[in-house]
Amino acid sequence: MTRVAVIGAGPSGLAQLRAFQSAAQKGAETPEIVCFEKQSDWGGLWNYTWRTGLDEYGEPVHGSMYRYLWSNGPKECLEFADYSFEEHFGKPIASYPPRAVLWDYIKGRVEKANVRHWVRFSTPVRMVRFDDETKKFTVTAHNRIEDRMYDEEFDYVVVASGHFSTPNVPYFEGVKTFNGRVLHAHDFRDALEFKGKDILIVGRSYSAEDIGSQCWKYGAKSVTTSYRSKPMGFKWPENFEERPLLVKLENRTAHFLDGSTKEVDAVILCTGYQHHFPFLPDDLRLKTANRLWADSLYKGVIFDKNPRLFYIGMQDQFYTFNMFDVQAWWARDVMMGRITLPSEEELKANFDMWRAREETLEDAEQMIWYQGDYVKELLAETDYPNFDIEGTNQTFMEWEHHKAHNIMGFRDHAYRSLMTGNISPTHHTPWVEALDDSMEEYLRN
Ligand code: FAD
Ligand code: NA7
Repeated sequence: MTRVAVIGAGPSGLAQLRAFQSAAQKGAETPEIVCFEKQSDWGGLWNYTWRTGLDEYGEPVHGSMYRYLWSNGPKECLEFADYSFEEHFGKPIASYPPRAVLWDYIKGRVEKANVRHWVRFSTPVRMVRFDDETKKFTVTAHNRIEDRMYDEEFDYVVVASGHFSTPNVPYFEGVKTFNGRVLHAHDFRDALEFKGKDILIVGRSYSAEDIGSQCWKYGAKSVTTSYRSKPMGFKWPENFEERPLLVKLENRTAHFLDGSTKEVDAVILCTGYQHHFPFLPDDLRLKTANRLWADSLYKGVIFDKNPRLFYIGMQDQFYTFNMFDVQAWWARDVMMGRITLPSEEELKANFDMWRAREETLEDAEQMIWYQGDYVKELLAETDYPNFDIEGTNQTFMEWEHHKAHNIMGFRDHAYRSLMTGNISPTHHTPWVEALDDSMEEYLRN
């Protein structure tokens, strides 16, 4: 029997499990699936951990999410086409759910699909090797509960281990002399730690924006963000400002490129993440920056040096859950022989076309249409339930406008579900006042 290994049970890996289960449900003969998950539960980053550094087994902690995290985009843009929010919660809910609500939703679909027995929890993959003669992969996994390592053979491997977990930590002059806490966003857990403090954030992307906003919301005395390329440019509140790049730290003083200085209590490096696959040898390892068209992946999914190796969710993301789904459905259909891969030349031409267009993208709007078009291309080739990509793009546009209008208030808006057509209710409490991020509080009518 054909065997497929899926590495990771986050949204991408779970999309792969659901893809195979849905084919089986419709009567198809599907391969045997084994999903290896390093954590003790599924949901990937959405499965919050209080731990930082190493976990109970000495493994690097995967989690980069923090307390009080609310979705940073409308949930209408990530909704599964085969499992709506309304189906899960039994009623329409507001548009920017906190982490616990999204985790519950992710879990609901795979619980319904009854695929938990495919997952081996607390089992990091240590190594994957490919044999050119047998055309089989050998996966070395480590069962941490029994502390036992073993090898198994597979016909296909799907890497769904995420890429927002291994921090990119640049060096800044004088950081050794800084008298406060220096941490990367990966280790940020609770904004209350910074209540009453002057904090410095390095970076200008999602983590900088959201961790900065959160620290402000939970009572930081001031928030200073520092950008390398250009400012975020939102209309920030009074005690929130953007400065050019940090050049050095001296005791508690931060020096910026424009010659200005600021006394700060803590430095949070929101400087992004590395695509890091310590379990893959040179011939199987994806090397790419965080970009919309990742290097080495034909159709954004198949590894160019080995067509039996798939990567899900490796691109930079506007689209998330439903894009991972479309990728997983597409990968499934290649593995099941439902999609015949075009020739290498055609795949390369397709890659070059997407790469060339990626290089022309100038702003978020263009990037959203680009990723939407990519999702559309894969969607047309599978039986994933069709959904309204133009409508999803339009919802992203509204989101962008709401952020530009009021960065601390954009989460108070509500949008129409592209899956059910129903308008979501407005949340009962404005985001800046909503300090309790529990599911019970969010779902309260
Ligand atoms: P992950 O969620 O990272 O899951 C990967 C899984 O692989 C993990 O469970 C991990 O334990 C496992 N794994 C890793 N290595 C191994 C190994 N060697 N062996 C076995 N298992 C392994 N997206 C949104 O849509 N909305 C948001 O609001 C949003 N907020 C975010 C906030 C933060 C702070 C971050 C970091 C990301 C956010 N994202 C958000 C994007 C996020 O990347 C996706 O939502 C999603 O979690 C990606 O799913 P994934 O399965 O690809 O990766
Ligand atoms: P991103 O989106 O990859 O952004 C990384 C940021 O880090 C970006 O603003 C970079 O600046 C900045 N960066 C990287 N290296 C440096 C150095 N050396 N100096 C200064 N600034 C630097 O990562 P995020 O963590 O923000 O977001 C990841 C995911 O988490 C995302 O999907 C969200 O949904 C949540 P640049 O823009 O290139 O000037």
